[in-house]
This record gives sequence, C-alpha cells and structure tokens, in this order.
Amino acid sequence: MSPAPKLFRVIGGAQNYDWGKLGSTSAVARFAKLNDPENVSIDEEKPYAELWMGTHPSVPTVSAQDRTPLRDLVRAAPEEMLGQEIIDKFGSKEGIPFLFKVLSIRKVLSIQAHPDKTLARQLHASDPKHYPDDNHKPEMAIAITDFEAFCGFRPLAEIDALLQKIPEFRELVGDDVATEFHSGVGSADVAGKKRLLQKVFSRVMNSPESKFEPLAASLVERTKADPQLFGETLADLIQRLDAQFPNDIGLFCGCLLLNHCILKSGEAMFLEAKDPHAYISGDIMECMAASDNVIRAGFTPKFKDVEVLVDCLTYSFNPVEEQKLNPAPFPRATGDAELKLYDPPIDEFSVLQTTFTSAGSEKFEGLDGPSLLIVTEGKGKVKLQGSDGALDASTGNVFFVAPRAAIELVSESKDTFTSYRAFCEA
Ligand code: 9C2
Ligand code: ZN
Repeated sequence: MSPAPKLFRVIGGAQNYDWGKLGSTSAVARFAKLNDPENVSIDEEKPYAELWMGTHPSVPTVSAQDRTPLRDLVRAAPEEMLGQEIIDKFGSKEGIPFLFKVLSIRKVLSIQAHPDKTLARQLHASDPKHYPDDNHKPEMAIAITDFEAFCGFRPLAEIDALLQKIPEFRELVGDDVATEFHSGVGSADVAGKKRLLQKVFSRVMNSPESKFEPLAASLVERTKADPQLFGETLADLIQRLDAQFPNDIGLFCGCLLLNHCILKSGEAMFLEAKDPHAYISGDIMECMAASDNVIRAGFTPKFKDVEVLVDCLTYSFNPVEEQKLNPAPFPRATGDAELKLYDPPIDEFSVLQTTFTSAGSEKFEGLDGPSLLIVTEGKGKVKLQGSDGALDASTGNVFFVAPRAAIELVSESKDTFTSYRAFCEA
C-alpha cells in the first residue's frame, strides 16, 4: 500500500433505514450518486437514511482512487493519517475518533439515548449484538433544511400542565404518580424532581400494550375533537406521528414528555450522553464520537431496551432554547467565505461550515488532526496550499484531509458553494 496523499477524495456508504427519505428525494442518495456516479444507482422505492463518512467498520468509507478502506489507510500509517497527539489522546491507531453523517428524514427516528463511556463498555460486553461498540456517542445535529426533533425532557411545569389537562396521559401515568408529581414540581430539590420525572417516564414506558394502545387511540381522537387543548402544533404533531406509528407509546413518551425543537438551516443542537431525543423530519449533518450504540424505546421496528433506557437517563429538564448550540467564528482561516464553527464541549469533534456566495477563495491553516469535508451545495475546487493540483469539489464530493495539511477552497462563481468539515484536534 503506497502512502496516502494528504488530501484525497473518499466515498462513504449509505444506510437504508426505514425512516429515510425515498430515492432521489433523499440528500443521502443524491450525494452518494454524485460522488460515485458509476457505481451508485438510486432505487426510487428505497429509503436512504444515512450517509456514513469515517472509519467505523459497519459501513466502510473507501478511497475514490482504488477503493481501499479509509480504516486500512489509517492503520497502515496512523501517524500520518491521525497525528501523534490524536493517537496519544484517544489511545488508538485504528480509526478516526468521530463519525460524520448526512441524515435525510422522512419518518420519525426511534425515541433514543446514547450511553456514556462506562455504560457503553458494560452494554457492549453483555450484548455486543445490539451494542456494537465500547464507545460513547455524544452527537451534534446541524440543520441543512428546516429540521424538527425531540430533544431532552420538557420543563416540569409543562409536563405537569399536560398531566392535568389530558385525561389519557393522566390515566397512563396513574393518579397516584400524577398527584405526587404535581405536588413536587415547585420544589427546590432538583434531585427529587428528577426522581419524580423518572417515575412518570417509567410508568409510561412500562405500561403494557393493552393499556397504552386504546389510550393512544383516544388521545389522537381528542387532538381532532379539541386541538386547542393541546395547541395547534402539538395536536398536529401527534396526528402526524400517529399516521407513521399508529397507537405507539412514542405518542406519550415523545410528544408529551420531550421538547419539540425546530431548527432553521444553519442552527445546531448538541446531545450529551443519556439525553433522550428523536429526529422527526428534515435533512441534517450529524457528527458523533465513533460509535453506533443506541438505546431505543418507541417509534421503531428495531430492538427496544426499555429497562436500560429508563434506568440510564439523566432526567435533566430544560427549555428547548437551552438545547441549541450557537456557532462561533473560526479565526484560523483567511479569505472570502463565511465560516461558522460548531464546537460542542467534547473532545472527539468540531464541525466547520464554509459558505461562499461569490467567487473567491479561503485558505485554512493546517488542523492538528484528521478531518473529513463534504460539499453540500454548489461547486468549487479544493487543493493543498501552494500546490497546482486542485481537485473538483462539487455537491456530494467527500475528502479526507490529513493532520497539518493546509488547504484552500476556491469558488469560481457567485453561486452558493457550501461545505462542512468535521475534525478532531487534541
Ligand atoms: O444512526 C440512530 C438512528 O440510531 N440519531 O435512529 O434508526 O436507531 O431509530 P434509529 C443513529 C443516528 O446517528 C442517531 O443517533 N440521533
Ligand atoms: Zn441519536
């Protein structure tokens, strides 16, 4: 294997989960086809949910030139591909510390949370089939279209109000727990309030189908007969998700217990380990620590692990605005583009958005770790600074950039040219 160059095009792989947008309506399918036109043909009947870019073994990313897996290139030359600091910090020469994805969402994903490192190790050791990695999975979503999601528990006063006014919710939770919750909501004891929230969540999650299905049907009827009781947005949401997963427990544990978060293109949210969430619609860039560990509970045909989920959540509750992550400027570049740095409070990744709306160029200092860059709109060029060999960089193209490689992006027209670059620095 000859040493990999410092900048080269790579090809990611798609996951066809059921919730993905269909055929060429999916950004995942379009990007995959544009990046590998000879080998990808889009099946218009099929869902294209996620495009994976990284070194996770489940879906290999390969070099465009000879289709060598990126993971093999990293293992053959870890110092050149990752940088010594990253190897020392993460203790591995096997792969890139993050996994970068495009998601294109037609139907709600499972109500889920991801483990922290300790729980990931335990779950992987006891059930490797359902928990394929021993790593945690903090994650960040950046909207590239309008995007909606469930993220984190609602403030407790909101949950209390819903328990007071929606009879089906109250019946599912039970009068005893609903009353206890109501009397504890105003207390200053945060740990006590989290225990109450866990009681409510646990009652919902552990109720048998024979109980929650008729209550869900009645709940949906109520949203039609009396939408004002819920507010238009919530009534509409319950009806939409019921059409996707009729009478599902997610109507309670998602719609009534979790924040409904709406992001515009360019807005982002960060989810720590053990934060409940589910994406509902739209296209996003998603970045996470390299892991595929998901603990699921509702809205899914996949494996559910209710006991682990109820047991592990942090039961934090915050208004929706506090889940958002504001981008920062990126000072280590000069030129004509607009730059936004999404930098969550974890070690494995940050994501840099670069947008040109006129012809021009942007020069980036070398970063102290590996990065992956995808073009999501328009076309331009990418090259190593000072070299002649510019590569075409158009929508769907993905590139690996080695540590310390100083690159330049070039826009040749006034059409919008947008890319996202995920990177890890020690
Ligand atoms: O791939 C999720 C996808 O597991 N999003 O959801 O298919 O398990 O319901 P399902 C994962 C994605 O990266 C994620 O964590 N929040
Ligand atoms: Zn997730």
